[in-house]
Amino acid sequence: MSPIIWRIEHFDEIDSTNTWLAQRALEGAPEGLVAVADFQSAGRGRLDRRWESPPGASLLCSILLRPNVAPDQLQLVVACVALAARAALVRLSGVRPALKWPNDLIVGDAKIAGLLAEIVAVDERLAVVVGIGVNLTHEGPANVVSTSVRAESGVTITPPALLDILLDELEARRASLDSSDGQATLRDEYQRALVTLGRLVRVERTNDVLVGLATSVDEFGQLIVVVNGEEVAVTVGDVVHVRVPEGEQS
Ligand code: BT5
Repeated sequence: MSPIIWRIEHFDEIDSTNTWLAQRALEGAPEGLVAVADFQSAGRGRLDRRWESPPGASLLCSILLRPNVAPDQLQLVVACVALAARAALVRLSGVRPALKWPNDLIVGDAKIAGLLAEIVAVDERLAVVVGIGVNLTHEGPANVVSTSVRAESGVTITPPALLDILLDELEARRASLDSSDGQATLRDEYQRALVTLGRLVRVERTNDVLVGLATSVDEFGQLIVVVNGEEVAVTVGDVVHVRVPEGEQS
């Protein structure tokens, strides 16, 4: 794969970088277009939730990728960007967040970053907009268990500095999405970074609630949860870590 040419569009203020970039993707923008904003007036989480951050306190960006994956492998694309963000944070601050399936970076129990991946088009290749918000100097809403890079490390990273290294780390992983060998390597890195594995989890799905032991991630990036001895592949749903089994480190 030839190197990705990143093209960064910066906004002082926007409703949502994901919304803007999805529109550009529909118009045929190439892979590598990135939207970054100092402030979002309508930052989005999943399921119509909000992502909140005061101006300049977070990295708020969205990245357009056109990987050679099937729509049901979207979670692998999320993993690719989440791992890049994690590696970038390690390089710049020493903070090593764990990944929580499906879309959080956490330190202890506190959320430090969240991702929102949206499939915009399914043509020859998927057009996927992956948005990420990383709390740099603001610790997130008061009613949420959340933290920031500065609170965890004392290091103040600026949004452009993190974006630069995040894109560098993403470039190192991006080609993995296009081949089954690469996807397997990515899945290994994902499983090592996922604090969810080995945990008893409660999965709130649209129509039911599952409680079981999260054991692995399958080739689609789905979470495998053992419920009453049966393996269940979880595709959607919010995962709550219930407790750490005896003898396990958190
Ligand atoms: C997410 O959703 O975690 C996805 C967040 C994606 C945000 C980025 S910013 C750039 C791009 N453009 C967008 O419009 N969005 C993306 P979810 O798992 O649904 O979590 C949302 C929940 O996280 C909220 O309901 C709050 O409880 C919590 N939350 C909101 N703001 C937060 C913050 N700054 N830090 C930590 N938690 C927060």
